[in-house]
Amino acid sequence: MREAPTIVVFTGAGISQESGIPTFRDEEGRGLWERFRPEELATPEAFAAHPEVVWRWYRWRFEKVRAASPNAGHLAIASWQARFPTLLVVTQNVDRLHQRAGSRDVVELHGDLWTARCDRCGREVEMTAAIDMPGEPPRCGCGGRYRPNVVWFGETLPYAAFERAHRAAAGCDLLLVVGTSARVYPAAGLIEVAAAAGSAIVEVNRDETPLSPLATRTFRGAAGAVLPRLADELERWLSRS
Ligand code: BV8
Ligand code: ZN
Repeated sequence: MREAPTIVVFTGAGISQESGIPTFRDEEGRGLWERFRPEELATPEAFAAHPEVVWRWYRWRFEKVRAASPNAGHLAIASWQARFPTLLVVTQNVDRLHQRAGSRDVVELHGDLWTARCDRCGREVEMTAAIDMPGEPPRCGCGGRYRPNVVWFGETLPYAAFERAHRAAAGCDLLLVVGTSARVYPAAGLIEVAAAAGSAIVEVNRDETPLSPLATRTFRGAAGAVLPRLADELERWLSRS
């Protein structure tokens, strides 16, 4: 990172795990997907077929997100943005913990769970308001249903966000990949884009992932422990130079 002026940090649910938010594929089998299969709930079809079940699942997740605080991993990344002004955070997470840790200009590839939108007229409301409205899901004045502002399977990613993340991955010196199983595309493809462009890839993950072989360096462990240590190490290096 000392030599790498342009750094992209790409994160997944693993970085929020130590904040108490369940990941999608928890090894203890407590992951969201173990109990709720993705095709059951995180799709437009599921919302059309069982809107109340999908709404309740997201409301349950939102309560966890709302109660969570950023952990040492989020804070370490936020501290780097002060040191490396061009550092860009690209996340698959919808919890906004990066922003709450102080990271600015975060690229959210899969939307966010803090706002809901009407599936008919697109009107947006804060999730904090939507969960207190009558109805599961609550109705918009136009008669449409409110849904979480996240990207579901089968839905395209917000174009501007993905385009920006793709350009950054293709042009960075270092891609730091934290807490993602690297299974969901096109987001996971950003790792391959960076590798193909000759970027250094550093992986921070408790486990091996299908894209671990692309990593120049792997730190096998919890993000909340590894990232602050990396930050200290880097500080020592930079202050010595
Ligand atoms: C699309 C928001 C175009 C919603 C999410 C067949 C083959 C290839 C692709 C496909 C296919 N069939 C369908 C597709 C496309 C599909 C896809 O990739 N499916 C996968 C399952 C194969 N993709 C899509 O549909 C995307 N859209 O392609 O549009 C299109 C348009 C129309 C028609 C066709 C195509 C949209 C995908 C977005 C879905 N939305 N999230 C919500 O939150 O509910 S995905 C969700 O899961 C996340 O956002 C993330 O992207 C993904 C994976 O989760 P992770 O973040 O990686 O978390 P996970 O639990 O999996 O892993 C955690 C990792 O951290 C683990 O490695 C763990 O070991 C580690 N860890 C745990 N604790 C810690 C830790 N590491 C460090 N420290 C810790 N403490
Ligand atoms: Zn509406």
